[in-house]
Amino acid sequence: MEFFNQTDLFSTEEVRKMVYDLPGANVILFENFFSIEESNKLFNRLLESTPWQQEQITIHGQLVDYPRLTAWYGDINKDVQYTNTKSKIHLWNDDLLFIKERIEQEVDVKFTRCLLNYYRDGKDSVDWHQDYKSDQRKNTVIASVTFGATRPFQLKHVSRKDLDRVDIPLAHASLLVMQGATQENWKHKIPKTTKQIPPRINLTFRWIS
Ligand SMILES: O=C(O)CCC(=O)C(=O)O
Repeated sequence: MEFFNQTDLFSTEEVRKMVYDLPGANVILFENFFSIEESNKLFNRLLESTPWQQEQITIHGQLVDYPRLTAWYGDINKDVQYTNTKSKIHLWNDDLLFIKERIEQEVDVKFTRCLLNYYRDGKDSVDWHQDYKSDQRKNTVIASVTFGATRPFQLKHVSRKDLDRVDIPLAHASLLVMQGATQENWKHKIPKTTKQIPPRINLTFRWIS
């Protein structure tokens, strides 16, 4: 799938860094972190090669599908059960190592895990949540890469009602870095939309021992 044609390349190819000034958070967006050509190729390859899984959770005694498909990768091969569904952490492949190493040139962390989320259309989403376990959220890092459709990434403070919600559009080829106490103080979400939109793949690189 081509998200941009050649004429768009001239206007979109420059890396643009934006720092979000949020209390108790450290959030930086890099637009065009990857080239459009790389991003088109990676989108297609990840879509085809990833062993996408339909995870489920129990709500009021009923098994319910997550509104997205997922896959875990990392530097160990093992079975995990984060939800009702047994899943596997697959060993890094060449495309993921390429993406991880590019991010590690910008962010001084050796990432150990990556969660891939596949949002098939506007009905797919992820609800308000914080990443990492509650006792680990004071100092964490998440590097979030987007290929495909632009979706708004919403952030809201966990307790301060005086602070407005922040919407960050995550576009094709972008990298969002959340560091420090961001996960402790802010929740995030990708809302559903009724608009007809193309699919999106998001990768969140994490450090988990
Ligand atoms: O798709 C996104 O941009 C966010 C994904 C996310 O929140 C997560 O994987 O925890």
